[in-house]
Amino acid sequence: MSYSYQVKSLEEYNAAYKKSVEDPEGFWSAIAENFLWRKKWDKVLNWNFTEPSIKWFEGGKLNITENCLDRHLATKADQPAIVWEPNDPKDNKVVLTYKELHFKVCQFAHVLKNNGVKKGDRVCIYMPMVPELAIAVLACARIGAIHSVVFGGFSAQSIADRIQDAQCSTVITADGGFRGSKVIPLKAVIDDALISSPSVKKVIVLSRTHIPVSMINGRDVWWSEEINKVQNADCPAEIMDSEDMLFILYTSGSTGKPKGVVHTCGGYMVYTNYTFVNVFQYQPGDIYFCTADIGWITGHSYIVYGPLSAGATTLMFEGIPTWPDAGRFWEIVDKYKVNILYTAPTAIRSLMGFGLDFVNGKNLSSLRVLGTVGEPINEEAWHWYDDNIGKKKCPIVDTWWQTETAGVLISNIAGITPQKPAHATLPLPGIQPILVDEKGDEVKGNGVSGNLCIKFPWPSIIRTTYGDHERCRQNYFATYKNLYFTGDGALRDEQGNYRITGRVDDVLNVSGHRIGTAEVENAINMHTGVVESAVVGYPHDIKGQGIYAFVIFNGNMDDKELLKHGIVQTVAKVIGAIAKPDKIQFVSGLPKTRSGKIMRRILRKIAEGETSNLGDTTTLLDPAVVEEIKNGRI
Ligand code: 7RM
Repeated sequence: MSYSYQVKSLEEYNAAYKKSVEDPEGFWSAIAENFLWRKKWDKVLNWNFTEPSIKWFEGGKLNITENCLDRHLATKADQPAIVWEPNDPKDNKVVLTYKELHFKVCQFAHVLKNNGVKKGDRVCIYMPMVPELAIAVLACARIGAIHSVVFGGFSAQSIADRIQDAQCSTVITADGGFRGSKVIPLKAVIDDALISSPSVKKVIVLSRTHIPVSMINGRDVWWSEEINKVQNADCPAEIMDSEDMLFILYTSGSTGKPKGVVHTCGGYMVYTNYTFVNVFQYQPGDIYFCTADIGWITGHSYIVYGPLSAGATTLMFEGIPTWPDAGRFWEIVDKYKVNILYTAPTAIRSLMGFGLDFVNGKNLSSLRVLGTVGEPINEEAWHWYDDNIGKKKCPIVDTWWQTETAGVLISNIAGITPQKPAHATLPLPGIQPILVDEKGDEVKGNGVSGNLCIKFPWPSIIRTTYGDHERCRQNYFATYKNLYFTGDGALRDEQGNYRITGRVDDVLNVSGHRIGTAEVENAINMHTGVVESAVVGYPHDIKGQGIYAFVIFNGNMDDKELLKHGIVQTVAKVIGAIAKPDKIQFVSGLPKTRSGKIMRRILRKIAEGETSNLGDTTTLLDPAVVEEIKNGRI
């Protein structure tokens, strides 16, 4: 099987792009024809960006798991669908063929049904990177339940917020998870989260680490025992409307708590498949390795749904890049003869720091395509990746996209369209980017910069934020009329290539993880004695951005280090370890305007190490506080 819609040359890319702009409905319906629909759509696209209301393949009926599993059984039953590399390289790998994965998904779908899960119910999944995580996700989709995967690094409080927001009836978790040399007590964290989450009636627990857990009678059941109760694993797929919800995934914004980004069945399937097949130029038989966690959108779209809908072999890795040593990724590439490797700039920068001893001696000759995602890649990291991993023979796709876009929007196409270090380059077919200035006027021509927006919907664009459509409108569609606003700034070079420069709102990107400054501030403010805080990002060699917190504290400050430690622990408890501040500076006041707004611009400059040119400070209520903050900079 090859893919008729895979562009094979620059000319084909240009032709596809042109067609996608001139006749979007014709373009996308031709691609959608390649999938298994129980009923064809009545209308390809119905949209407005004012409400917003966006519907793709309306009236179409399908189940995404029939496209990811059943339809491959005729030709690929014995081909590996998922290859799993455990945390400990001494443990055995697991290979699940399409036939086996199909069986296990259907079997676990019965477990969900037996535990009262019905179409439309929300199911929270909090699991380590084991095959059962992919099985749980697909089993939800099989029966039309809406999954809400929460990354295993989030705290009990963060899980509780997400469970409550989505009113989940069920949680799927594991006793614990292995991460390098550590064991993470997942079930214990869920137990804490459930104290304040009365909507949850059932918890299904996979045994992974065999650490002791408490099982609540009537609520908690073991995965394996429930599987043993399933007599007949046949499980016809629930037939879904194209616009029925497939999943919710929470992501940070500039204000308030994380919002539940909603994606729907038909458009999400078509777009993740199309971009997977095209961007990476996947060829039948390729071994594809995406190092992300399924707790993030990259894992949803490019470990599970994109690759499986394309009948690919997707490699899942349970561990971390630096354990047992910093050669782990390269060892995996060597062991499985990986052809396509997709990872994050932060991982590249971190591994770069360990030196070439961990790369040399590994056979990386199977690699054909490399990719990056999650944050801007600096030229140094790009060249290190190109020279030492790709040996200058592999195209590097710099894929720009977001939780809200569900799939790659701007990227070069491996070996087909030109690459340029640190540039995501050109929009994929179907994507119409536009740069606008502060007033919302289009910035035309090349060699310009602006705020990045998209002016036409693509099949997997965000449909709503769960339970709060107004928030979706406000966040993405209200800033600029009739445009989807990405929150990113970008440059467009003389050739029309885009270079994404980073967020223009109060969202940080720490090691490729999105974190809202407001979220971190709220967490810090929960620490006893904290009066007020302001959080900004600063350039960090490995993480991309580090978290710098300015804190006003009222109380005993004799042991500042102990106090900082306590604040860091509070943030870890409230949000999770990924949001821990890197630097905390105690201040007596914050630079505020007369109307009481914190001037983050000034704090950002100080955190970046810029102390001379702070811009206009005349509107400050108390300019003296700036001097104090400058002098106390860490
Ligand atoms: C896939 C993902 C989205 C934010 C986005 C950007 C940044 C992602 C790139 C990038 C520069 C890239 N989803 N970002 N990819 N910046 N070049 N190739 O990361 O929702 O978690 O984050 O990440 O700021 O808005 S996400």
